Amino acid sequence: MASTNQSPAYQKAQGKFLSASTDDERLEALEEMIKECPKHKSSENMLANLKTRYKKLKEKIQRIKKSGKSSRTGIKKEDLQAVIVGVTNTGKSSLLSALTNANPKIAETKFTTTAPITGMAPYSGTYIQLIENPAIESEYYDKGLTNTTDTILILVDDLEQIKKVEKKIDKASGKRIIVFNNKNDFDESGIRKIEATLKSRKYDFIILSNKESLEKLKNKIFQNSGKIRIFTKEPNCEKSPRPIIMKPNSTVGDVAEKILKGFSKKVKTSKIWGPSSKFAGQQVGLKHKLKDLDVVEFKTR
Ligand SMILES: Nc1nc2c(ncn2[C@@H]2O[C@H](COP(=O)(O)OP(=O)(O)O)[C@@H](O)[C@H]2O)c(=O)[nH]1
Ligand SMILES: [Mg+2]
Repeated sequence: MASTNQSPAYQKAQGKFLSASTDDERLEALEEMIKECPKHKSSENMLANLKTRYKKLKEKIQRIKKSGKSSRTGIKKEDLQAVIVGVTNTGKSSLLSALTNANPKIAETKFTTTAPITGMAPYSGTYIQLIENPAIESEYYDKGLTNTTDTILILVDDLEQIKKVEKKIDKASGKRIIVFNNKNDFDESGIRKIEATLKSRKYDFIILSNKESLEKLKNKIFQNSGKIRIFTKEPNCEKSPRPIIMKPNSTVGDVAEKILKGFSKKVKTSKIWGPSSKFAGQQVGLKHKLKDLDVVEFKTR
């Protein structure tokens, strides 16, 4: 490979390949290397070699995605997460952009439509990580992502689609919310029928019609997660504006550890305000179980 003098563009692509941390990034870099590789006789072998590597890597990525064992996209799971799943054209991208800052740069790259897109939806002083999974019938659908999330938003614009999606997510254990996007503009009586059907089938559902329903959806995602919001405060100060998201039944000690590993050992006294306290500023031990919207104050001396 070293014998051919390479262009700066090729070297840049190669650098990207070497520093890539995921297979998807490596694949993208390889494609650029192929594009930038000189097309003359002396580099024929090199080009063929690159194409073989590209093909093998692509096969590997698809194999892993199909197996559904893990998400290979390297998305770091945030405390509150929901994955949007549905057949093509139901409005997954539209929902993502209505609720989040979803990064348009992602949309410009070549693999956009073939990889999950992440956005952060502001919710009660914190964020819900919302992820659009590529259409469930496409080869780019990431099973692992759906299998490992807490909340699955089954986005449909037709009730028939629910069964189709359910069949493909049988290994997923997250809570399911049917999100009906009224894309086909059913009138009020049509919507009432859909509502009645979803109710009779005992689905947890929401019908998207206006801004208010988007807020309701975020509330539902939070409620379904079962998690609790805990505010912290310094002595003689206001509580933190941004809550820490904790698992249900978390203790005061768990919160200290979430702030900083080992911190609970440094805590001398802790006080609480809110739903789990008997009175404002009650002093409690590290084993005290917290409730949603509690405020905790730690003193280390
Ligand atoms: N009329 C209408 N069109 C919508 C709505 N949501 C999405 N669309 C359109 O449906 C098409 C597919 O939407 P998109 O969000 O890309 O769907 P995705 O394939 O599930 O990501 C686009 O042309 C959107 O403009 C809606 O609520 N009403
Ligand atoms: Mg889309």
